[in-house]
Parts: sequence; structure tokens; C-alpha cells
Amino acid sequence: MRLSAFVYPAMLDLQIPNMTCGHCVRAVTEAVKSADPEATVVIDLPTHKVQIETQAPRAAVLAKLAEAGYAPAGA
Ligand SMILES: [Cu+2]
Repeated sequence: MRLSAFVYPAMLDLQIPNMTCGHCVRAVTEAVKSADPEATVVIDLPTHKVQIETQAPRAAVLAKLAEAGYAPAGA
């Protein structure tokens, strides 16, 4: 973990309705990591919730998710 993570950790709470299986979980995780390789991704599949801790701008993470076909609800 980078030192800066302690200075400015950003938490994103997202819901991704079409994330439905292990493959989706991996694709979503990879999409987030492509925006920030050091991001922490916690996924709860039954509720389709994704909690992300990252230094990357929210818009960058959302763009990568949309690109991968997993646009978060309400974002
Ligand atoms: Cu899937």
C-alpha cells in the first residue's frame, strides 16, 4: 500500500446489477484494477455491491467499469 493511501483514501460504494457470477466478479475487479492497480475491491455478489478503495478519480473507475460492460446503477 502506498503511503498516500493513508492521506487520501477514496471509498466508492457501487451497485452493478448485471454482475451475476464469478466471471463477472473477476471482470469487475480487473476493470477497477485497470484504473488503479492498487485499488482494494470488495464484492458482495448476492447484493451486486462493490466497495472500492482507490486513489483513482471516481470518474476513471466508472469509465473502466462501463467499458467492461458493468456500468454501475445510478452512476
Ligand atoms: Cu458473470
